[in-house]
Amino acid sequence: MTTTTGTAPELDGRCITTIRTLCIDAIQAANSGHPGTPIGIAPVTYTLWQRFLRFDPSDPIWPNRDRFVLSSGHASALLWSMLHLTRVQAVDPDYEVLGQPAVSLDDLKRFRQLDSKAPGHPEYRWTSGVEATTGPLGTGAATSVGMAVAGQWLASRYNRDDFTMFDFDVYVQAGDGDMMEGIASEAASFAGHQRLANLCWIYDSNRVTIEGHTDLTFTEDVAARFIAYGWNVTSVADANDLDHVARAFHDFKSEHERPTLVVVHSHIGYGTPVEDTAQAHGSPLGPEGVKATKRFLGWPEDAQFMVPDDVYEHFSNGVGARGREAREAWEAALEQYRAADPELADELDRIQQRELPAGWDADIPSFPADPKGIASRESSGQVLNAVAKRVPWLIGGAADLAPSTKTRLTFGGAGDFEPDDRSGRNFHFGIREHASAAIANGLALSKLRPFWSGFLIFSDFARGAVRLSALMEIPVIHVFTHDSIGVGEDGPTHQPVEQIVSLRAIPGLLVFRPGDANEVAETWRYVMQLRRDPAVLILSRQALPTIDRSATAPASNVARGAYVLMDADGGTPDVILIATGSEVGLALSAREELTAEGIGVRVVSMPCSELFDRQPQEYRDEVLPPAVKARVAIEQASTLGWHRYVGDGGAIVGMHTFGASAPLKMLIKKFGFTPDAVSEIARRRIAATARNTVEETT
Ligand SMILES: Cc1ncc(C[n+]2csc(CCOP(=O)(O)OP(=O)(O)O)c2C)c(N)n1
Ligand SMILES: [Mg+2]
Repeated sequence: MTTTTGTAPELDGRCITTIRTLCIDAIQAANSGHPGTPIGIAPVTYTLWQRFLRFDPSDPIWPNRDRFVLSSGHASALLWSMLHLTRVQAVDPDYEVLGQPAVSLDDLKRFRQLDSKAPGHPEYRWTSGVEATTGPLGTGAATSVGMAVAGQWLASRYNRDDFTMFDFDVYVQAGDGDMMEGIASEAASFAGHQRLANLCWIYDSNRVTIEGHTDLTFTEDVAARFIAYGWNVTSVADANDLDHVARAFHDFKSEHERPTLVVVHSHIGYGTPVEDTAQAHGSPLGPEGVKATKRFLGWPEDAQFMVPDDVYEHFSNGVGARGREAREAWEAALEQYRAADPELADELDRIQQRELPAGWDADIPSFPADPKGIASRESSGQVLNAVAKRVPWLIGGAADLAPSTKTRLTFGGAGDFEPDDRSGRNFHFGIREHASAAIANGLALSKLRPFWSGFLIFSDFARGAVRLSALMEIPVIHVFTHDSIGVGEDGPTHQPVEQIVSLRAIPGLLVFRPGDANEVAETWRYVMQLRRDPAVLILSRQALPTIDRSATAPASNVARGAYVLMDADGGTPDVILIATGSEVGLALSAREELTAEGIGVRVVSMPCSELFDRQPQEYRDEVLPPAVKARVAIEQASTLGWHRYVGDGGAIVGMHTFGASAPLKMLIKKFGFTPDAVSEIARRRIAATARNTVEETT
């Protein structure tokens, strides 16, 4: 294997200075950005990439590559410089290598400008070679734990005595801010417990953040904390000491039981006039500062974006050659593997393309009509198990709530993912919602199909990572149960009100609230086929009647987001009731009551408003004919957002306050979710729209 250990120190120095000055120049050109950390930590990034990282710039999505996650996303200039200097190739959304650079010198010159491949923070999918979108501190580090888990799980399923298909390592570069954020602590605790020895976090301890020295606010012993988490902890006294840096990585490579934290003592803005101060964090150095720094670094002070010829070549002979060799060896092994075990090889192909196995949905149950019904968390658990049995890489768990959220895989062989058994498909994430979602993101970035679950009320705790799943366009399945005042006695601390609308506010996130067991089944069928969109499933704790589908439209209409579940007798509705989840059954009961009075009632089930919004106008008008102004939306949640479906002539039966602690029957009365209350509002809307008046109700 080609190695570059022992390269001429001056060439190492030239490469490091090139990285530093590219960052300086890009930030100065943009007049915006964060120079301090890229300058301070560049020797560490350089050493990692050039001497250790198994990453092939000519194929940056090769499945067994080592991952590098820049959790200090504000230091993005560093990543753009590395991607440029190592000549990482661009890959399109269909995973084809394009034959053009991921980040050109021109992109660097247009750092932070519209359409540049070098944006303000690393963005997955936008720039090839970015393993995860980072910027929200702590979150990249937490996401890396999911990648390390994926590495272990893939190794367990696909490695054979003769074949090591997966043995990649996951490296993270993180700063003081990452170490302060709770999500990183949650994830580090999980990683320590799980003994993820393929995980290495590099903590750039420059002791400076935005407001000043960390003495202001962060004086704990981070190393001791990580030792207590069960990590291997090592340190580097001087980021500029390449031998010492390399020794730390050797230390990581020879540790087989624990994840490793490398605490690197560095100087933010090393060699700049603002070294070791908060000014180095987030302001361009200014023309004089740039010159002074280049003089200090022994660089021509007027040179801009200068890359000496031998620098590209050096990277090409280092990380480039090592990565290509490793990738080619892996591909050759895959061909032999394919011959030895075509079925497993086929799985690997499908995983990489985000495709499902043939017959994956063959066991999805269909639920017979049942007025007593079944909780949607319960039917979801059944459907999930039916699907998971046929999709081996559908894996996930709960934030200590599996008995409540029903997401446990219970079939034979599903097992628990543990240090002693990496083949398990059930994860005990512990009471760590934010990390659970970030770990799920890391699993999805590794192309596995993850789900995780918790109570809807605590989706707030996970929101940052849920948002990133949408921003990254990765198909994570977030399962939230106990969806409303339906929770009953636990009271307002556990009764979501504003959570559904706040999830619907996240662009690109598909939020499903299925109305009965068959809608749950169809939701899973739809969601499993998503390759880019993350989805949220919002499920009930209490039983929901299973609708008699012989008298209503089929549940497969879930795929359209909303549909006419049951039309008015005679076909012309006087009023439309629109409902989701547990309120679909309520709408049907109100319909019955009103129909008996000769009122024409259409019930629309709207399990996913985002999907409905994507339908052609024609279909939307069919479901909600513009001429029918009397409309009532019913959802046990904040009313925000419903006006766009009910319009001026409509009313919304929803929650305007927090809930209360009481048996559900009492709450339903108190908050007006009874057939009588809904019918009364419907009657009033019919009368009001007939008079052509607009009156505020509920
Ligand atoms: C969750 C989150 N909160 C706040 C910020 C804003 N922010 C960006 S960088 C930064 C300071 C980070 O300090 P450190 O990690 O030490 O980076 P350094 O100053 O050393 O570059 C803050 C508060 C953020 N990006 N993410
Ligand atoms: Mg810092």
